[in-house]
Amino acid sequence: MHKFSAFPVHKIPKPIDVHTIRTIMHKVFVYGTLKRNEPNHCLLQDSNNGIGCFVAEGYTKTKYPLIIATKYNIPFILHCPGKGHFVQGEIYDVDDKMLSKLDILEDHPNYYIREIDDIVIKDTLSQCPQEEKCWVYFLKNFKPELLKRPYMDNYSSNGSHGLQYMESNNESVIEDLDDDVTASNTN
Ligand code: PCA
Repeated sequence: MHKFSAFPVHKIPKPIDVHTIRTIMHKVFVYGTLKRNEPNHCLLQDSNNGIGCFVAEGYTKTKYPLIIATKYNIPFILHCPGKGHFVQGEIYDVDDKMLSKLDILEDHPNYYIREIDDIVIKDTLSQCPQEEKCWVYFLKNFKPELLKRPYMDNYSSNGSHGLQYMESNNESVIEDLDDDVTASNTN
C-alpha cells in the first residue's frame, strides 16, 4: 500500500458526481389499462422495463371521447378534441426504456398514436391549476361509428359498463383489432 498519496489531500480529484449523469425522463399520461389497479399497471411497476414513477393524478385539458371497443374491451381516447369529457388519469415519469416498452404494448405508431397533450394536475392545495405537457396514446384513424359508443370520463376495467378488459398479445389479434377500430384507407 502506498503510504503517501500522489496528490496533496486538498488537491485529490473529486470522484465523478453521479448526480450529474442525468437520465432523460418523459411524462406520460395514462387513462386506461396502465392506471393503478388496472390490468396493465404491472408493466409500469416492473423495474426490468425501466423506470416508471408516479407523479400525480390529472385530467385532459381538452374534452375527448373515451370509449371501450373491440371484442377485447380495450379503452381508447379517440382523437376528436372537444367531444366527450375531460378524461381522468395518472401522470408518470418514465425513462427511454420504459417508454419503448409502453410503445410496444400500445403498438405505437401503428395502432395507438403517442402525442403530446396538455394535462391539468389535480392538486387540491393549489389555487391555480398546474399543467404539464405529457405523452398520451390516442386512436386517430378510427371508424366513425366508434363515436356512437358511450363516453366515459374515468376508465376502470371493472366499471359498471360490464366490459372487462381481456388480454391480447399475439399478432393475429393485432390484425383483428385493426379491423375492429381502424378506418379503412380509401386512397
Ligand atoms: N393503455 C394506455 C392507453 C389505453 C390503454 O389501455 C393507457 O392506459 O393510457
